[in-house]
Amino acid sequence: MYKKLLGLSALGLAVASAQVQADKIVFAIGGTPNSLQGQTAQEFSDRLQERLGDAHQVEYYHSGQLGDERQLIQKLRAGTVDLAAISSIMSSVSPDFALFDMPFLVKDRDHLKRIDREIVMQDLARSAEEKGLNIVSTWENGFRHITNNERPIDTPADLEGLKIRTPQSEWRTLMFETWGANPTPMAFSEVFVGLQTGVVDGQENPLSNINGAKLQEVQGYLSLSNHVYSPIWLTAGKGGWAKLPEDVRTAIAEVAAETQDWALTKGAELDDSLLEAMRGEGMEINRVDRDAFVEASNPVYTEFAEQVEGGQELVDRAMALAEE
Ligand code: EAX
Repeated sequence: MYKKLLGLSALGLAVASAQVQADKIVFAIGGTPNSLQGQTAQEFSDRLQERLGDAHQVEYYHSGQLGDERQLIQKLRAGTVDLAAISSIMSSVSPDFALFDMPFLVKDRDHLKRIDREIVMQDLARSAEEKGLNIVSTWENGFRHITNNERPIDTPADLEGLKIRTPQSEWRTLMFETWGANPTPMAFSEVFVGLQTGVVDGQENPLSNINGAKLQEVQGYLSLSNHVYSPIWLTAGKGGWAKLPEDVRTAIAEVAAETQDWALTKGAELDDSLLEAMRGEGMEINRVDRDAFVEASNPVYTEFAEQVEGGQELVDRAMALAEE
């Protein structure tokens, strides 16, 4: 919560300056410190702290210490958290964010950057604002892959009957249902135990989230699918954002934009290095039959076009940005 801990007027300048206390900026994420999300958040916190100096204190919490992403959204709106990194669950705030739940839509990080500039920061940011949230910047969770304990996933038919944990996003659930799996939404912080105890057979996440939560310790198979690119959005509550001093808002926005470059570069590096690491840790790794998955994904696109106002247009615009 951003507030002056000591009011200047009440106590008088002499006392205040003797016990200057920093204004707090509370920043929280659901991911682990070791994931790309966690490393990015740490990088951002450090840079922001340096930029703001002693007058402000950036208080950073990871691993859902202040709540899972659903709770963080509530806290942003309530003004008890200033900034949070919100991922797949954003489509439950506003359905047009489910653009990122259209399978195989984002080709690579350059494509992503164009989608971010032309669509996220224009259209999606506007709809988030209508729902009381400010998108400050788009960072990276990464390209997602499927892990499980039963078998390598080659085609959607291999998902038949598998309980796959998904984020609490109805669109990701729909995607896995469409492919024949039994999707089970739960918070990320519960996934390790869910896999370990067999409540679920598998899950889907970028390599850095898999590694960050050590899911490879409880999963035998890694099937590289790149089924979606999941961004994370550095998000503020609309009310809270408006209350921040102008210079603080500018600092946050500028540092967040620098951090985006850092995150995308780091994400690409991790895609390579973590794959080797997972192989070294004994995971059986395969590449899915991309064409089979693409073909099985049409109903998800149809549903998006039917359910989301302007959905088809968003998909068309995003696809048109694939090559430039
Ligand atoms: O912190 O819930 C998920 O799987 C998301 O990737 C989340 O951002 C992990």
